[in-house]
Amino acid sequence: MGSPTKRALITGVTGQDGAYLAEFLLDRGYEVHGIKRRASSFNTKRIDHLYRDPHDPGVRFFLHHGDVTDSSSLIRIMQQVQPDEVYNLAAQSHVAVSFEQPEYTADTNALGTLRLLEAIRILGLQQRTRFYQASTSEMYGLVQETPQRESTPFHPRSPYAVAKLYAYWITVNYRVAHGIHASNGILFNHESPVRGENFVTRKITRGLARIKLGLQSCLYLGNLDAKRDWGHARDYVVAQWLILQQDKPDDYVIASGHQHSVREFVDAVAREMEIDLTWRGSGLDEQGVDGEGRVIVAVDPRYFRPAEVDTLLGDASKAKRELSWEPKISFNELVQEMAQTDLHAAQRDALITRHGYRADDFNE
Ligand code: NDP
Ligand code: GDR
Repeated sequence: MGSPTKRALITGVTGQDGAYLAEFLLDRGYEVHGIKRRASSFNTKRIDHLYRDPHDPGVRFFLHHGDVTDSSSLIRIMQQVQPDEVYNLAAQSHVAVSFEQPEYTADTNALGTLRLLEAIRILGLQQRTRFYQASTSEMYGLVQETPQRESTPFHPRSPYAVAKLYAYWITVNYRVAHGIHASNGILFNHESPVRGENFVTRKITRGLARIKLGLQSCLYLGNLDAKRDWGHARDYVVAQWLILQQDKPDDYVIASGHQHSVREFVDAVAREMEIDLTWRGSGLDEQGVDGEGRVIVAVDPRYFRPAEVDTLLGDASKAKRELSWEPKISFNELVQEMAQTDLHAAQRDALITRHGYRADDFNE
């Protein structure tokens, strides 16, 4: 007889990582349960390709309505699913938005984690259920050492990062105090073609693609000098899974070990899309112009943050040593995949527009 099917529960299954992780676990034979929020319009675009009618035989992917700000829904779903593994990916994940909605961000990102851990405890699942917390390089904030590793002191710079720091420590605390197999992945930025449109990489690939196809004239960005360690989400969900396969729970930095500025990301995308882009001016007056001297990239202070994280660079040598994890997709491959996907989408939108329709009519 084969080993029994493992059951995973993913919060944030409709997000970028949730979609890649669900697909990865289904490919490994898991039964996958995801928690999605009720919304007034469809929010399952990233996972629609995984969904099957629950009446079909052999279905292994199930969605449940719930919210990490709502304990009763979490306890109900956890009791029903009895998961072997819980991946807590749900979050208000936009750093700039967290300055505008600090309380909601804390409720979701900090207390949401506590509610899930408490659900495991209340239901007596400590021995059965392993817990993964989506921790973040944003916790390093004002960096105290470079590159950042597991021992680097934290110095969060946003309500998002402060809330995530609570989640990090409550995960460690439930491991120590209650014996739960609970681990943190401290993940550095990871992107993909399904990255939210208002994170900087996707904003750039989408914006430049639309400029190239004549659908938009200028891309407005904030701090072009910010430096990030960017990887591909497809690689990073493998690390999330590996962390829960270890005999002992622990905390791991997951990063590419390479760093680029936002300006360099713009340059790489322009090269990939064969857009002739040169920079002129500096500071607020800095502009990216095309071969005909038209301004196609400009700085808008609206996108500056009240406190910025200037530079992040991770050292994932512990993950390499203990998990045998290494990223497979390079920065250039990431840029290429994102750029080509958004070029394709812009070509489709341009075609639709040329024929007198609104592209939005076809986007859902
Ligand atoms: P996304 O923003 O793409 O996805 C977030 C998910 O959380 C969505 O499914 C969203 O639902 C859901 N969600 C938000 N609020 C709630 C709530 N109150 N209750 C239930 N679900 C909720 O993020 P990513 O996939 O990029 O990131 C996954 C996790 O990893 C997040 O916790 C993020 O903070 C963290 N992280 C991400 C990194 C990255 O570079 N991507 C790096 C380090 C950490 P909906 O679709 O309805 O909005
Ligand atoms: P980040 O990602 O804040 O690192 O958080 P984001 O892509 O939003 O910003 C990266 C850097 O780019 C600068 N920037 C801009 N950012 C956005 N969003 N829009 C702009 O127009 C713009 N111009 C410049 C930012 O100031 C910043 O320095 C992401 C999220 O996924 C978090 O959930 C996760 O925890 C961290 O990565 C690791």
